[in-house]
Amino acid sequence: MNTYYISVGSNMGDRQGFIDGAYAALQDHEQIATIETASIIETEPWGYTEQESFLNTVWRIRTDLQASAVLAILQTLEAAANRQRHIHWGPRTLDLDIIYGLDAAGKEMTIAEEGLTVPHLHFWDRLFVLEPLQDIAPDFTFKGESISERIAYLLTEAE
Ligand code: A4P
Ligand code: MG
Repeated sequence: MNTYYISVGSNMGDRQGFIDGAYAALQDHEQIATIETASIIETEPWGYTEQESFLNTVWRIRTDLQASAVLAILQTLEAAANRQRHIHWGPRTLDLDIIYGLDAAGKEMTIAEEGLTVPHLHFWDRLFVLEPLQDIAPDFTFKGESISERIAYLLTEAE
C-alpha cells in the first residue's frame, strides 16, 4: 500500500469545520484504508500576509490509489468546502496538498506531471507544514536531513 502525507490549511469561515468535514469524508472513503492526523495548529499567513491566520495540520493516509487519484479526491473535497480561487497564496476555506508519498516498498515517490509535483516543491521550507509533520512523523527525513534539524534551521532563519 502507498502512504501519502497531506498538508491541510484553512483560513476562512468555519476553519475547524472544513477540516473535520474533509477528514470524515476520507475516513469513510472506500479506497482509503487508514487516515491519521497530527495536532492542528494556528499559524500566521506565509507568502501573501494580508489575510487571516490559518489552521494547519498534516494527515497521513494509506491507500492503493495512485497519487493522481488521491489528488482528484482532495480536489473534490476542496470544491465541497466551496473553495474559490482568486489570489495565489490567498485566503481559502480548504487547501489540501500532497506533500510527500511513499510507494508500497517504502520508496520515496517522485512525480513531475502537469498539475502534480511530488514531493511538493515548497513543503520542506514551510514551518506550518513541518511542525504538524513532525508531530505525526517524528523520524521523517528528507534529502538526508532530519525534520528536527530542518525545523531548528528554519526557526533560526526566521529570527
Ligand atoms: N499541484 C501540483 N502539485 C500538487 C500537489 N503535490 N498537491 C497543483 C496538490 N496540488 C498540486 O493549487 C494549484 C495547483 O497545484 C492545483 O490545481 C494542482 O493541480 P491550488 O491549491 O489550487 O492553488 P494555490 O492555493 O494558489 O497554490 P498552492 O500551491 O496550494 O498554495 P500553497 O503554496 O500551498 O500556499 N500560510 C499559512 N500559515 N498556512 C497555509 O496553509 N497556505 C498557503 C497556500 C499560503 N500561506 C499559508 C498557507
Ligand atoms: Mg493547494
